[in-house]
Amino acid sequence: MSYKSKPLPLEFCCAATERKLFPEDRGNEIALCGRSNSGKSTLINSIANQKKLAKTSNTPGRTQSINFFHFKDNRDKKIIDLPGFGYAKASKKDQNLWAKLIMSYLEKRISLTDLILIMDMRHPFQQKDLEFLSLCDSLRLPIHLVLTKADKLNNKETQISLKVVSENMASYPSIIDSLVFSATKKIGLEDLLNKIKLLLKI
Ligand SMILES: Nc1nc2c(ncn2[C@@H]2O[C@H](COP(=O)(O)OP(=O)(O)O)[C@@H](O)[C@H]2O)c(=O)[nH]1
Ligand SMILES: [Mg+2]
Repeated sequence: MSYKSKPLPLEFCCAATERKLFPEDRGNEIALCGRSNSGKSTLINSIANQKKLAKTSNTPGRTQSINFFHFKDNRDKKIIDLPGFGYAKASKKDQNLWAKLIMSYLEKRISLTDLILIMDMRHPFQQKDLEFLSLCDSLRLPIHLVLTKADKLNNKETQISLKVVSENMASYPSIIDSLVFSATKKIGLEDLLNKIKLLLKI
């Protein structure tokens, strides 16, 4: 009989559109980042085994706030859903506001120890990902790559994507590991749960 990790008992804590709305900076937290529509909210729902904890959408760019989720039994452990970057239709003004809010969170948040960077496995390391990675350069936060929507690729496409990923990873030493994931088929879910528990010291 194989041991299965339990889903994470997450609940919504708050949505912040400005610094003063962030919850108290204590405990451990990790933040999910990635382009709009990469699958961040879906991934949060998967790890919590809930359908509507984080809103998912077919319309990219919906999540504009920084959304905090904490563990029901330990509110000092948190997972953060950052607004997706690179939504082409967002105005320049909104994109600048996004960048300011996120950078102030990433630079100043003491409880934040690691970033989980989500990429649609069909389109890894797009221009917007590279721009975000260069913004992260000065942060010195370890980045864990999650390649999602793996269910949408056949074997050949998977090999091509993994090659692009490993070539790019060589240029970004802050990306310390990578994991293939699918919310639909639960590929990589077990490994992801274990990784998150390790990072949050649970
Ligand atoms: N097939 C498949 N679709 C996914 C997966 N993860 C997310 N999606 C879909 O991708 C779209 C965007 O997902 P969402 O979680 O809202 O992305 P976010 O903008 O990064 O939060 C939605 O239509 C999801 O149903 C996955 O693992 N497999
Ligand atoms: Mg989202």
